[in-house]
Amino acid sequence: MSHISDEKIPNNVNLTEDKKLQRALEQWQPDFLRWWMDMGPSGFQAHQVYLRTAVGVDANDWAHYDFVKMPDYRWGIFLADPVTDRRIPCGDSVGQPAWQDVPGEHRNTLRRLIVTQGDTEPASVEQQRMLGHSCPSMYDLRNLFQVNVEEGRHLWAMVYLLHRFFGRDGREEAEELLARRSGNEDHPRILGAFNEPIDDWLSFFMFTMFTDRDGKYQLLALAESGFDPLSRTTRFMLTEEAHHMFVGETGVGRVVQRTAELMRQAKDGDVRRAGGVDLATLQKYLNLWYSLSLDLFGSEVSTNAASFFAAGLKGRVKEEKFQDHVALEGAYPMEIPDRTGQLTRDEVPLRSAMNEVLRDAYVEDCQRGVDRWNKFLADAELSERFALPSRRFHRHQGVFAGLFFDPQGKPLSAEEWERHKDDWLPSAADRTFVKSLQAKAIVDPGKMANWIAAPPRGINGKPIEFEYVRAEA
Ligand code: BYC
Ligand code: FE
Ligand code: FE
Repeated sequence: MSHISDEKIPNNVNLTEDKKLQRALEQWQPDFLRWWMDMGPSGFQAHQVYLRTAVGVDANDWAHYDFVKMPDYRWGIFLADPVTDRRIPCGDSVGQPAWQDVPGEHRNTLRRLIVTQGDTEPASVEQQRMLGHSCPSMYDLRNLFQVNVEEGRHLWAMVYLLHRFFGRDGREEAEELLARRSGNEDHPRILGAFNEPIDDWLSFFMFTMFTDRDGKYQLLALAESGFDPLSRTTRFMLTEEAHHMFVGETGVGRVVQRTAELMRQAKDGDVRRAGGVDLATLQKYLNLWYSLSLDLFGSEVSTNAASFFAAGLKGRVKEEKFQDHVALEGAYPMEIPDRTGQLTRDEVPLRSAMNEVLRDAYVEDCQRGVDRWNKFLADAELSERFALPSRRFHRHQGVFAGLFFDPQGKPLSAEEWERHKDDWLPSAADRTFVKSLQAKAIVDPGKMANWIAAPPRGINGKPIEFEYVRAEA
């Protein structure tokens, strides 16, 4: 196992050898904890929770499972092991030694990328803070808290970079990361999806399926950064991220399974009356969180994306799989809308299309998850299927923002959109219904709410009926 310290801030970055940095982070730590107590999971801060804690970066031995009160969670700073003689993987400086320090000319851009990434982590904790009061099982409650503490650790990962490499500006940004608030009109989080409410468990599962998966792709792109500390940090964050997407994909999958079961049982086929979530409502929640997450990739045509790539600050997923790492030649064919939504084919210079290249990989990954949900429907001999809506549907960033399209991608007038939007996105009534299923938290070990199937197995070899969250001190 790589070196883990018993210090106040567990780390594998030799914090004791940089007293100034250590002091700065130890000063930020109580502010983080205050934020966690104010904005972290409501109602369970004194409970013992069966959590995994990152204790190192060895592939087989990086996590430790035990009961811990969330405020005592040991949020640490862990960078993946360095790659010997690592080179800048893409852009104008491809092949040069990777930067171990921030190049002056990229300082502001890098800071902005790190702050944008960092901001999403506490935002998601804020969005999810009330969910413990309506959990469908103790197993799910534990998974929620696991995701929450790890998003907290991801914030630490970005704050480490800010403190270590960006001096006073970095420390100020670190304070701001604790000051913005998800959904607050005056001081919101930076990106759209992170200001949306997540106040029911279906939203939580869709968010961890689709929005955490955006996280995966953004982190994969940053793992290709020529700024080596950012690459190493994000590579280790990806290890934790896999579980968040597992929670989302299997969470929705279990709802689908239960719905299929209720459809077969209910004589009149009325799933809602049988206390389940009907397939149409599931599709609407999918449409919402998928489209909000597509926005997180930025515009289809982006000079920002081109300059991130040119500078070697952000690459493509597994850059080594591409032949040409400079991307000055070649074009990406795209359908670009005019002001009425009519599409014309255009050739976008490859560098300017990097957001779209990343989005392509993401869409494919989402489709694989949806296919697995559809397999549950097929297994239950149901003919309905889920589908990802068109990338043009319900967009607020990029070339389709401000225009209206149906889930198949057909242009609509504003009036048509208004008339149909409740058919495609959760309506106020749908949300009220979903919440009504979750009015009461289910906390008897092993028991599941009526609207969701039990998972096939528990956490870390423990049984499903294990008491994952305990009230005693
Ligand atoms: N909301 O060229 P454009 C995660 C702004 S999730 C609001 O289209 P660009 C997680 C943009 O800033 C991963 N504003 O896009 C998941 C720009 O502003 P300026 C998060 C937006 O610059 C679950 C303008 O619009 N990580 O980790 O390529 C739980 C036009 O810019 C949005 C990252 O995002 C939006 N959705 O930006 C916990 C990685 N989209 O310059 C965690 C870091 C764009 O005109 N960020 N804008 O003032 C980036 O790589 C990029 O900044 C973006 C795309 C992906 C945001
Ligand atoms: Fe994260
Ligand atoms: Fe995550």
